[in-house]
Amino acid sequence: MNNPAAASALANAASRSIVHVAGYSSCGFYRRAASVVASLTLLFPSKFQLVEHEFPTREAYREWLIRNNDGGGGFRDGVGRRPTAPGNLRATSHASSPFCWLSSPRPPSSASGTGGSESPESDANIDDVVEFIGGCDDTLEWCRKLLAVQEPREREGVGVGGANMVPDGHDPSHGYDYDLVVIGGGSGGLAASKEASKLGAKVAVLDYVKPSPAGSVWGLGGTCVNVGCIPKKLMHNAALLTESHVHDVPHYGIGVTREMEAGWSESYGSSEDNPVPPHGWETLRSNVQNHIRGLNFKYRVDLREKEVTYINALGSFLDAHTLETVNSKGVKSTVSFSRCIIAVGGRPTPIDCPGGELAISSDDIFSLERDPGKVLCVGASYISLECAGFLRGIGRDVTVAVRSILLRGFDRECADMIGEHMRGMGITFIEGVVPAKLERTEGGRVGVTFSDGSVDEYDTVLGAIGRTGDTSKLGLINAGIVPNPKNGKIPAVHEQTTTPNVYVIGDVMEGCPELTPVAIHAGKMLVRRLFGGSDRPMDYRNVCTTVFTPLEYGTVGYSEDDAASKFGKDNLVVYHKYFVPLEWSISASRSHTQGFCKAVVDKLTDKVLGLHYLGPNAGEVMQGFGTAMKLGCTFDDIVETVGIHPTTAEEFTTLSITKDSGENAAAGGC
Ligand code: FAD
Ligand code: NA7
Repeated sequence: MNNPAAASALANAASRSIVHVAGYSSCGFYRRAASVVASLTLLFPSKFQLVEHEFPTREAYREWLIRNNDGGGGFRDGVGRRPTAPGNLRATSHASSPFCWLSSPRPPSSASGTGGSESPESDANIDDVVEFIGGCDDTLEWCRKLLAVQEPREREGVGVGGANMVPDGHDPSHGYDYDLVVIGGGSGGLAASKEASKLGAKVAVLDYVKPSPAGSVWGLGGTCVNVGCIPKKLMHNAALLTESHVHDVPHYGIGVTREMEAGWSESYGSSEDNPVPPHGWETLRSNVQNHIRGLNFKYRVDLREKEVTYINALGSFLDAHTLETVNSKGVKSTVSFSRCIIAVGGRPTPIDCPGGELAISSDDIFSLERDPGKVLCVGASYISLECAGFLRGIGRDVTVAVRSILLRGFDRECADMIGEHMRGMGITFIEGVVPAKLERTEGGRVGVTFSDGSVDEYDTVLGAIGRTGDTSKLGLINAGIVPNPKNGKIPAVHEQTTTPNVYVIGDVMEGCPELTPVAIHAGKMLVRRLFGGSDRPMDYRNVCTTVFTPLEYGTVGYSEDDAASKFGKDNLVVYHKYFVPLEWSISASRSHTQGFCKAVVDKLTDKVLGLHYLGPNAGEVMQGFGTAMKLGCTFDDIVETVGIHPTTAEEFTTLSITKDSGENAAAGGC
């Protein structure tokens, strides 16, 4: 879809459940049901939409509902035949006014507001019906349930209230194959399926890996374990070990003989004296891949032990309760379910320029069977910079093509310090360019022409320009679900899609932070609501995370800029501090590098809005602060916490210098 306004309207429409109320003009019950649903749409305009079907007379209404023009069954019989919800059969005996049902979303032109249909029949499409609600009393009861006050489980002002979900028609005595089918055996899908089985549900999980355009495939476990967090962190560790070897090891006396000590000079241990050691890509690659294969096996065993049926096949919707599955041999089958969770994740967005197919992606780099050599990383966010960082760390020649800024969405000051550090390591940044053309050179390399006309050759071009929801072949429309056409992601409220019995978690959910623990947590919370009687929603706020660039960056909450736009710069106090981690402090050649921490605080309430840390072990440092932020900590809580000495995490507990003061923010001794 090329029209952004239409795309956005469609995405908005897609995120709302459409409630249809049909009846005749003089019927008081019809009026009452319509007005209650109208109030619901006023209260929750982003969740519900009302479409009224008002017939002029009782006769005209019954003609439509009970008999159609050619004498066959009316609309109610069509609804009764819809397998989308077990309760639909009730519709066939419903003869009074109103007749109410839920439908899947349609383009804005055909379902744009309350009423407004050209004829009462025009918006009543049998193929869109998801669930029969009933008559006036049933509809009022349905609304009442939605509005029922949920007991708050979280501390006031800290957590979120109960999750109001649309009834999805699940009936334990349904006749489907499974209570729950999960599509996607990645971080979110595996967690959700195992949790559901633990809660007594009959569960199957489908997982199938479509080869990347460069031909890479992998086993069970999804992105994180195969082509994401796990291989990335191991390769990042290879870079850290190399860095330590170059910068720190000689200063700790490791490998220094008596003879060398006799000739010791101030400059000994600089990178000239101790260059990056040779690095064997194949050793690293094969050890990482072996580790991953071990994990793939463990996941399969785990599913068996937890009594989750594993189906190694690609799934696509035939309707809202049935999937078609196709295995690697092309054998087709079907599986039916009362509820479904979509957890298909995303795939790297391909580089869209002539020759773009010559680039590989994060789906390929960790299993690349040749040395990556001289690498161009396209994109300047999380994945591109992490890959650029570890490749440079293990001694490869690396260039990053930056379209605009580094690490969009993260704290600007920290992003700039990361860039500076990476430049200091010898990574070349080409600013303000995108590749305009890629072509194979005679020598077998990839020739790149950039948008500014400059050219260069690389052994490997790695595209990391974002990820697209893996929904193009999922047949979502057959289940009444419309993904966002821009990124393939599925809109949802409390992980419930517009088709009430179909849920979505993880990277493929619109607006979900693309992080493994988020997918896992959301999956478990959802399943506890579906099968465990919980009403606790997933809290997507204040998720802490770490960017594993060579200078690691841990963060939770608002960036300084985002906090300023939201709360006003004058309402913030920003505390900051530069420090040299103790472990780096005796390494002369690390003198160009320092750690940094910053707290963005609400001036009025003293509440911490954001914490940012640059330095070693950023993930380990930030995890506990994530809990503090979840509990709504104040700056006073942090500085009143007794630190652990000597650590870098304790630097937060000793913050005292505000940015506004202009004082030197470099740390002193202990
Ligand atoms: P996925 O893990 O992507 O799983 C989806 C699964 O569904 C896949 O196995 C897929 O093959 C399968 N599938 C798709 N369609 C179908 C279908 N139709 N039928 C059957 N199966 C299907 N996150 C962090 O928290 N920390 C990190 O350090 C980190 N580093 C990352 C580094 C890289 C290079 C990348 C790419 C990602 C990284 N992430 C990181 C993000 C993390 O990997 C994802 O957020 C997480 O894997 C999402 O989990 P998911 O369950 O939503 O989807
Ligand atoms: P992001 O965070 O979506 O970043 C994409 C990067 O690629 C960003 O720097 C973009 O620049 C750049 N980009 C986007 N489109 C293009 C084109 N067409 N050409 C060149 N550069 C482009 O994606 P990531 O892959 O880094 O990470 C995705 C998530 O996976 C991440 O959140 C992790 O949690 C795991 P821009 O700033 O838009 O100019």
